[in-house]
This record gives sequence, structure tokens and C-alpha cells, in this order.
Amino acid sequence: MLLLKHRLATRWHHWINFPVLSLMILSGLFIYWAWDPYRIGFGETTLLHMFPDWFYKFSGIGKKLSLGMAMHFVFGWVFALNGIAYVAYMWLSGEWRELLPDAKCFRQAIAVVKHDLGLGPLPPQGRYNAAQRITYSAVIAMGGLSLLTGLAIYKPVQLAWLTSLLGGYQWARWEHFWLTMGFIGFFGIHVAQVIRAGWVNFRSMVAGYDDVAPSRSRRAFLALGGGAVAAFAGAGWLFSGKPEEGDIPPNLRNVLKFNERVVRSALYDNANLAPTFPASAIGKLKANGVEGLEEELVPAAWRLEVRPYQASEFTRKLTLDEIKALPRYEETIEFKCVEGWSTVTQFAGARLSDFTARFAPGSERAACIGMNTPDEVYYVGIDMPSALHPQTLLAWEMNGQPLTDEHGAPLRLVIPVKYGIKNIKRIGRIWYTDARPADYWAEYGYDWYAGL
Ligand SMILES: Nc1nc2c(c(=O)[nH]1)N[C@H]1C(S)=C(S)[C@@H](COP(=O)(O)O)O[C@H]1N2
Ligand SMILES: [Mo]
Repeated sequence: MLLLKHRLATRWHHWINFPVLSLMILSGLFIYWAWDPYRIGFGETTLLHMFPDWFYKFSGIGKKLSLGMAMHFVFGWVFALNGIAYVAYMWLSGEWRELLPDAKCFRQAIAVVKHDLGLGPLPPQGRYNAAQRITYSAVIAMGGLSLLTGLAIYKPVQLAWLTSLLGGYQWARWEHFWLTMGFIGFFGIHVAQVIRAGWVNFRSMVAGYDDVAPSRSRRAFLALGGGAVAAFAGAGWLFSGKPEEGDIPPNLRNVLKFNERVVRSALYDNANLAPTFPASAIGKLKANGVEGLEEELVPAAWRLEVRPYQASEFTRKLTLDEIKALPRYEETIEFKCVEGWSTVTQFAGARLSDFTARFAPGSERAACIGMNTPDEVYYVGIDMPSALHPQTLLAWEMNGQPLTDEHGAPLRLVIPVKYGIKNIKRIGRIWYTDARPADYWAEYGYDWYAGL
């Protein structure tokens, strides 16, 4: 029985945990592939950008943020479910006793490091030596922390308590990044050690036995091959089907929709508020994205056209003053762009829920709201619960000043439960509908829901 358990635990480490973690890291690298804030450095000094320009030139691979995000949020399930099952197994089987380091381990570990550096004799070993016990346990703890920091970044509003426990959104990003670097370091050292230990050791790793009879070893390798084939079949399914122009493959898109359903039924609540900040925390929000802002704005000519639920036309054409007559709200929130940056910014405006009650009463029954710019170049779709969130504003002021053109004058959407992509600038039209409105960035492979 003991032998059987060892086989399972050892195979689990090497057959499942290793590939699953690799997938997570690879898909994460696609995200780091996107934008300059990812760098290794200290203070003002940057040692390495993620990734440097030469990397793009050399590899010929473009930036893949939307694909990377989609993959990461699919493999996240595999990572989390496998991690939970693995830890549960170690716990229930009692094998954690062999893995978790005790005080003696730390003394022994120093001796093992000395041995590895060729400075001393190898201390007596159990199934795992002290250094292995310490590193393997650390790696499992790191897996748990990666999951928590990842969730804190994925849903920083719905899980605001978790995000603030980890030091806030930017700290959670930092922690998640350095945990990843830690895994990569562990892989490097680990693989080097396995190569040094030689074929027999590698064979016993795969087989899950210390002493491997050739027939058992053959069977183990066959099973491993079978697992690899199954994994390829899974990947084949995920990437099958032809994506629309610029979009991600349909099954990948389906997983994003599944994630949306899980979040909307189990996590999302309009009582969950985005954290707010004091005025001293306000940073400089950069102007990002000019789609739909190219034409010169003539403030006096601007109107907001509104089509209520089940109406066939845009029945209202509102001036800014009519909208400003609604109750005014101010909020200082952390504005988050999918590209990986965020800036604390203050906005003032009217709640979209008040706007709807006043200018399109009854339209709350619609499933969605669509909005576009006057020239129809930029457009977003918003699910109704998020639209009615108390922090969702139609804003005309930013950091105490009237909105500038580049930030979306005369009126923009501020929706802290969504990424920046949904915060449409210079709104021209609002309509209420059950059919999911088209969304500019969703057409480029980003999640339509884009909820935080
Ligand atoms: N009309 C319009 N709205 C837009 C965009 C755009 O290109 N055009 N870009 C979006 C994106 S991706 C972001 S991050 C935010 C940026 O808002 P800011 O320019 O005020 O920082 O606006 C969003 N709204
Ligand atoms: Mo963005």
C-alpha cells in the first residue's frame, strides 16, 4: 500500500503538477508579452523589459494580450482544481508527513547544499532529502499564493477584501509576477539537477518507483505518452474552429463565457464596491485610446441620444445640462486598463441608474446597455447589473476639472467594475436591449464581460 501511494504522489508531481504549472506560466508569459510596465529592476533602474524589443523582432511574434488572457483564465481552472486535488490527496494519504520539513531539515539542508557545491559529504537521506522537502513544500505554498494573488488581480472589486489583504491591486500584481519568477527559477535548478542525476533517476521519477523493473518502466512511459496524447487532444479542442477576424478560437471564447456565468451567479453583487482612495492618492491618468475621438467636438451641437428598452427609435436627444441636473456623485477609484496599468483617478457625474430611471424608465428590465461614440467608431456593451452598480457614472468631470477631449468630453462612462476598455469616452448614443451589443475590444479577442 505504501508503495502504491508513493507511486501516485511521485507521478502526480512529475506528470501533472509540472505540466500544469508550465501551462500556467506559458499563458502568463503571453500576458507579460503585452506591455511595458512588466520589467525587472529596482527604483528607476530597469534591468529587463518584459519583453525587450529585440525579442519581438527576433521571434516575429506580435503582442498577444487577449489570447494570453483567455488562455490564462482557462488554465487557471486546471491549475486550481489540480492544486486542490493534489493537496487534498497529500493530506488524506498522510504523505504530507514525508514532504513537510521539520526543524532537523533546515540543518540538514545546509549540509546538502554544501554537498552539491562539492564541499562536504552527503548526509543520510529519507525519501526526500531536507533540501527537497523544503523546496517542494515552498513550491506548493507558492502555488497557493499564486492562486490567491491571481484571484486578487482577476476580481479586484468582487474580491476587494482579498486584494487589500495582499496590499492592494498593484502589490498583488507584483507578488504574482515574482512568484512566477520564483517558479521559473525553481524549474531551472530542478531540471539541471535531474540532468545531473542521470537517466536512472529520471526513469524512477517517471515510473514512481525507486527500483524500476524494465517492464514497469515501459508501462510508466506508455502511460505518460497516453497522458501527453490526451493533453494534446484537449489543446486541440480548445484551439479548434476558425476564429472570426482578430478574435480568439470559439472554444476559448466559450470558456470565457463560462467564467462569466460563474462570476455572475456566484460572486458578483452590486453591494461589492470598488475601493475608494483619498485625494492624495490621485495619480496622472494617461490618455489611452482615441477611437471615436478623431472628429472635432462641437460642444454646443453635442446631444446624447437615448433609445429606451423595446423602443424602435432614439426618442430622446439630451443636452449636457439636462444630464447634469441629475444628482451628482464623486468617486476616487483605481482605473484599471487590461494592459496592466492602473491609476487612482477622481470622477464626478450622475449614476447611470439614476439616468436610466429618469430618461428611460422601465429600461432596467433589459439585459444590456449599448453605447457608442457619435461617429460610431467605438462601442461597448454592458450587462445590466454592472450598469446599475452604484459606482457606475456618466461622468463630466475628472480630477476636479471638466473632462478634456482626450479623456472623453463632454460625457464618458466610468464603470469601476470593468476594465478600462468598457469606460467609453465621448458617448453619443445609449440604448437598452436584450441582445448583447457589439463591443469594440471583444471583437479583438478580449472578454466581452471584462468584469473586475
Ligand atoms: N471612445 C473611446 N473610448 C475609450 C477608448 C477609445 O479608444 N475610444 N479606449 C478605452 C480604453 S482601452 C481605456 S484604458 C480607457 C482610457 O481612458 P483614459 O484615456 O481616460 O485614460 O478609455 C477607454 N474608452
Ligand atoms: Mo485599456
